[in-house]
Amino acid sequence: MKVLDYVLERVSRGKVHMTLIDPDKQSAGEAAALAGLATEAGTDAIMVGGSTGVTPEKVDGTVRAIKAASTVPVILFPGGASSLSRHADAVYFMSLLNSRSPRLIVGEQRRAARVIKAWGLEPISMAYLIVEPGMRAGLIGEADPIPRSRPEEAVEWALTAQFFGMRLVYLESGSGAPEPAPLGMVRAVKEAIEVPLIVGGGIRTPASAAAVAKAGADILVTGTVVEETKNAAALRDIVAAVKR
Ligand code: 1GP
Repeated sequence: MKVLDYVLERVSRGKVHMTLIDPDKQSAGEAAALAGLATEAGTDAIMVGGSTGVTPEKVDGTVRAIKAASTVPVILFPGGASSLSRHADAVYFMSLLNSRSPRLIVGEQRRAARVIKAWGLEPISMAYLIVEPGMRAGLIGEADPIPRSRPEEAVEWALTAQFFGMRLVYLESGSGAPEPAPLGMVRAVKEAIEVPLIVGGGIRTPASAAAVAKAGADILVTGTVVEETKNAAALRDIVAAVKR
């Protein structure tokens, strides 16, 4: 089964949770332990990626270790063409639509395309939209973040993505953001588009996860919470809140 079909099938049945692991933040062995915790907590997929310090060797080592420790799909979440591994199950073929840099909208993607084809990695077309504050992803991505007070701007970007044929739309407040995207923005985007909506950045508690899911996010991503607590129970509570 293709990873996109697996994701769409899970979305058709309820809310989905994905765990982000940044290969630059721990050793491959520690990443595998986090992935094991996350799988045990009920996460639906592991995303591997980060904004800085990611080398092909680190991604490869991390993906291989995670594959050995977890049974859910491993999807690359690359910051650029050098953040790929042939051992992953799929790659988010993502465009940072609200970047000021053509390199991040389409240039890194062009550099990666032949390798993805040669390795037989499944590309999953996704629009990556940075919402204030954006954190490091916003800075490195040279983004003009969507202002928190302008849900209509998020709707315009999300519809643009859908009309281009992208299969997923990701509202990203940035890893470690104090709060996720505003609930009104999540609601407005969800009402406007037909493709699944991913929300990530700043989700740290079961209450916030439940609110984002209720507002309309189909897929919720958390990273920091499992990295910081290394606690399966904390993540299990968040996954349970997402799926309730
Ligand atoms: C970042 O959306 C993800 O790309 C996860 O963010 O680390 O804040 O959970 P957190």
